[in-house]
Amino acid sequence: MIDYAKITVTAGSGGRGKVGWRQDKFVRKGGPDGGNGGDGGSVYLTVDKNLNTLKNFQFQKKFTADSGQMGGKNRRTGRNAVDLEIKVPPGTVVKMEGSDPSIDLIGTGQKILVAQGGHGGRGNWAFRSPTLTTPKFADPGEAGETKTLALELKLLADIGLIGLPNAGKSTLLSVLTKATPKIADYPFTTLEPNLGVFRSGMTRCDLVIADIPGLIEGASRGKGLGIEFLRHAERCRVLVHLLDATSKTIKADYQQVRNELGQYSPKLLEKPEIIILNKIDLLPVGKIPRFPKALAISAATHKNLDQFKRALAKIL
Ligand SMILES: Nc1nc2c(ncn2[C@@H]2O[C@H](COP(=O)(O)OP(=O)(O)OP(=O)(O)O)[C@@H](O)[C@H]2O)c(=O)[nH]1
Ligand SMILES: [Mg+2]
Repeated sequence: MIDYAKITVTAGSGGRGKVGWRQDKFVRKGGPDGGNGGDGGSVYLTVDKNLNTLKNFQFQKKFTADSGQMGGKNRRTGRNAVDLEIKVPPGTVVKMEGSDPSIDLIGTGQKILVAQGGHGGRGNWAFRSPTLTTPKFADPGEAGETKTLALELKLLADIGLIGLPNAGKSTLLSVLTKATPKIADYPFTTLEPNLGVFRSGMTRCDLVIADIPGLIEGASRGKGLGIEFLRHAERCRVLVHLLDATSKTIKADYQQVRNELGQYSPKLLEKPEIIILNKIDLLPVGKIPRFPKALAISAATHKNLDQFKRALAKIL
């Protein structure tokens, strides 16, 4: 995963002002008429939720906006250049050279100015005055700003809770952290990831846990909320895969989610994983199904929760 990039952005210069003279067959010595140059394009960073790495910046590291157009005859102002928008994934932290605080780009559509375009130069018409009726000069355009930016993509969370809808992901988040996600007995309750901080007594560190929207078959092709889910999963260090212990098809449930992970990105399958069989309070003790490597818990009654916390501490 490409999560760091250093880029240079240069805004466009303002267009030159024009030195021009009015030409009219009926007017001799028509006087100055050179127009102002247009403004150079500025450079912005915008958040695009369809991105999830900084890999676009692996090869292209220089970005330059267009310059403004030169001023025209007849006092015509040159065209302003179009601004350049550089897309970055949500969770990108931007540090601009020479300015202290870094800026978090989180919300979709969020947009910040990183290099201001230069103003267009004044044409000779703008310089005329009672004492200077025929200025033979004009301003060059102002140069656009150049900035070096360090971009860093923050992890969404240390731990991502994944699984089919209704497996109990939000419930588990609510018992491990102070987060209060919406919990309900129908699928797709969670529409956006919820984050919570888990104070691990064992490792004495704070771990961010993300409860990620449920996943269905076809998610890797964009079904349901799937693509969102997968994108977020990619930005977690460890995945906790929740299975509903009362399901009649646990193996298939597990495989279905793994298939979607793999189809989206094989790297997702290599992430450290903890498998959880949840809702065991609904089953008689002898009827708890076996699943390789899985830890059986109940988010509702907190059964085996300590064991789970230990597993988390260990894996991290
Ligand atoms: N009995 C029992 N019910 C549980 C347990 N964990 C969750 N539930 C219930 O299962 C239902 C779904 O729980 P959620 O936490 O909303 O499930 P989710 O995985 O976040 O679901 P989506 O957001 O739709 O993907 C709710 O009615 C919960 O109360 C558990 O350990 N035992
Ligand atoms: Mg949920």
